[in-house]
Amino acid sequence: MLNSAKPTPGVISAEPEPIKLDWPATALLIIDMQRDFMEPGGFGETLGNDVSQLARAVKPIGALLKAARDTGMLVIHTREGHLPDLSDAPPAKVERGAPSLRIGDPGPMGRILIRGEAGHDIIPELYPLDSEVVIDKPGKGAFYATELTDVLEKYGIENLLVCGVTTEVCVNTTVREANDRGYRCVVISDGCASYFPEFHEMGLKMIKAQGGIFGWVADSAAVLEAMKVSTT
Ligand code: TIU
Repeated sequence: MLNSAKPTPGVISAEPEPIKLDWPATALLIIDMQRDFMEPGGFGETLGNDVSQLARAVKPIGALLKAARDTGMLVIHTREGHLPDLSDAPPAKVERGAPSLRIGDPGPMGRILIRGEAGHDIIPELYPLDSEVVIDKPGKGAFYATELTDVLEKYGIENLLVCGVTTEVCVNTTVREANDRGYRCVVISDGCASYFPEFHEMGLKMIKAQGGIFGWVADSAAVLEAMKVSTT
């Protein structure tokens, strides 16, 4: 109905405009919900950040993860990190800035941002099931130097519900990569977080500006509402 605040069944109330997704062609993409970013003693904190800023995204992502599992939606988790010999870590990334510990240095959760270490693992609240896809990525974007394109093609995915951390870094980079590859991205506003609240706000604005130049933005409640109607 025109001018109605009530969402149309099955349509996500999103900005800059509502969007209806073909659910079997849609995946939930959870970016880098790792201890290294979320907990004290990890990579995020070594960079000087207040990691408590990211906790707010956990519950909304948990609700979406449950809905995806209940409805059989493809779930993809990503983890940023490097091989123990750092052969996939560019010196420009390792050497930059003045962190308290650099990538590869020993920290309280093992070596910082190294695959297989405790800090590199996904937080227990959102831990992947064996049946779910886990993509290990060396960069900010989930497409760069990973098998993500092959996975999406294999499952016939055209749309991505994107959440995770941090909004303006790995989430934005991945959404931009996905947009250039033709995927529709709906970014979950309360399912993303940044160490800098103002970057979170601007990161979401950049996605939905100019008629949705990179994608759509919706909150988890709007997506859950649309999923409930469309998948039952
Ligand atoms: N530092 C920061 O905000 N983010 C990252 O380094 N990686 C991700 O966003 N995952």
